[in-house]
Amino acid sequence: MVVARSLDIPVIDLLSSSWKSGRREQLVSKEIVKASEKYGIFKVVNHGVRMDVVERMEEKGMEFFSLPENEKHKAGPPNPIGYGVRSIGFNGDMGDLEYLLLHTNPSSLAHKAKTICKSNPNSFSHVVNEYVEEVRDLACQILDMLALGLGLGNYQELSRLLRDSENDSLLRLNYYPTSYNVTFKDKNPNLGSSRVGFGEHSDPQLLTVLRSNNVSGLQIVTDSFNGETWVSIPPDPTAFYIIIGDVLQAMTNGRLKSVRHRVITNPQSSRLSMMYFGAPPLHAVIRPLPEMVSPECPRKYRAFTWGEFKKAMYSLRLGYNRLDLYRLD
Ligand code: GA4
Repeated sequence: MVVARSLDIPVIDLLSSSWKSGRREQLVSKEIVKASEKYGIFKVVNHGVRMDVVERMEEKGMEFFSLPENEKHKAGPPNPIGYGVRSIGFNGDMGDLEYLLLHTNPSSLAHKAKTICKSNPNSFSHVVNEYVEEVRDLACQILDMLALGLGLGNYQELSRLLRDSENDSLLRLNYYPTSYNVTFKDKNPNLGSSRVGFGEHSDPQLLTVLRSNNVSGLQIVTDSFNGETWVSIPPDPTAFYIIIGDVLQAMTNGRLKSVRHRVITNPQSSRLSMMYFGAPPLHAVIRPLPEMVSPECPRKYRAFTWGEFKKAMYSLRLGYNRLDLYRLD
């Protein structure tokens, strides 16, 4: 596959939509739908998320990753929640990173915080809770606009899944160290002195709200250039990227695309990214919404619960196209 061309990923300006002037909101909703259909990823600016909250979250993350190895390991191994190094999931996937994977449920977080930040677990949980509330609101706003743009009868049909007190959403902090120590054996000729930090995959949930420091690394697969190509997504610490996940692809009967992406390491600078993965409750039934099914566009996926999907995804490799298990055709 050809590596890294550049592409104009759509930029959605949410300031205009907060005027709530019906027509403007309609237009932005349509743009969001178009971006999610064509690329499965878009950038959001004027998002309304407080930057002091973002900065505090990043600081706490960096504080943690700067601890001595033995201290960090007290928050691991990831089962799947917790601190992990290189190993991803349970089936042998490896990446060039360290990470903290957290459940966004405040009581699960408070419990885990005791092993992450012994000196002040309350302050750690407070910062994470604050960040999660902000990015969840942004995720819900995007979902409401998607519902509007798609013409769903109930515009909260999607966001209610993340607002449910039993939602299964996660927060992940990924730290990719620089890749100076690349040996010849490890080198991928297409990647120069970079390495695969997190291998190709789609995100399983409804959507992901991603923010990174100013270090590049995120790439998506696109077929915009006649054949599949890896395209780099430039970092922007002031903005968020929204990535469409498998559950939204299933609920929209394949109309919105859960984009395949990966992260490569940067030879000069370390990358820190923070992802909120918006997921439904375990018992929620996921199926193509009636508005998305028609004689021209027959139903593509059978119904499944999020719990069922999650079990399947943990039994499979990272890059597996897990939605295929639920396809009807
Ligand atoms: C990919 C997206 C999220 O980072 C994640 C990952 C999860 C994990 O690291 O525990 C998975 C991966 C992700 C999909 C397939 C399974 C599960 C690792 C893996 C091999 C937290 C998620 O929800 O799914």
